[in-house]
Amino acid sequence: MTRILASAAALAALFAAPALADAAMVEASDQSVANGVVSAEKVLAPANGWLVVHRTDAAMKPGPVVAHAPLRMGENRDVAAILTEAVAPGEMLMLMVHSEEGGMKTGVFEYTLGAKEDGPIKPDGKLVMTVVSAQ
Ligand SMILES: [Cu+2]
Repeated sequence: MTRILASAAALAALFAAPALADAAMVEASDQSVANGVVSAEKVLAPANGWLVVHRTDAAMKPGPVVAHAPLRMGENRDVAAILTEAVAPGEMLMLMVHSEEGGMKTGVFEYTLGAKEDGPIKPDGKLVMTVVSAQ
């Protein structure tokens, strides 16, 4: 019985994953980060993973990581990523969905810029991200 349930769940995950990946998104607004937290109103993730906050600028390239927060597969509301470095008003931040794959430990954020561990997801070859300004 347990075995049947487990394989049914695995099958469901297989079929659900592509649709979830297509729907992956980050919804966030310009915000004050004076409380030391970067917030996203809503994140849809195709699998358990991470919301990663990169520094960026007008060139819109992802820079150093300044915050991250865990995501569950599916819908996440009011995600709060605690800043590990100060961010000044006017700076631009890129909030990006990363996976929990390729690293050595599940539940431990192992990404560093450019690494494969816990790297960004790319459904259809595109990053899933949005850019906001710190106010
Ligand atoms: Cu990223």
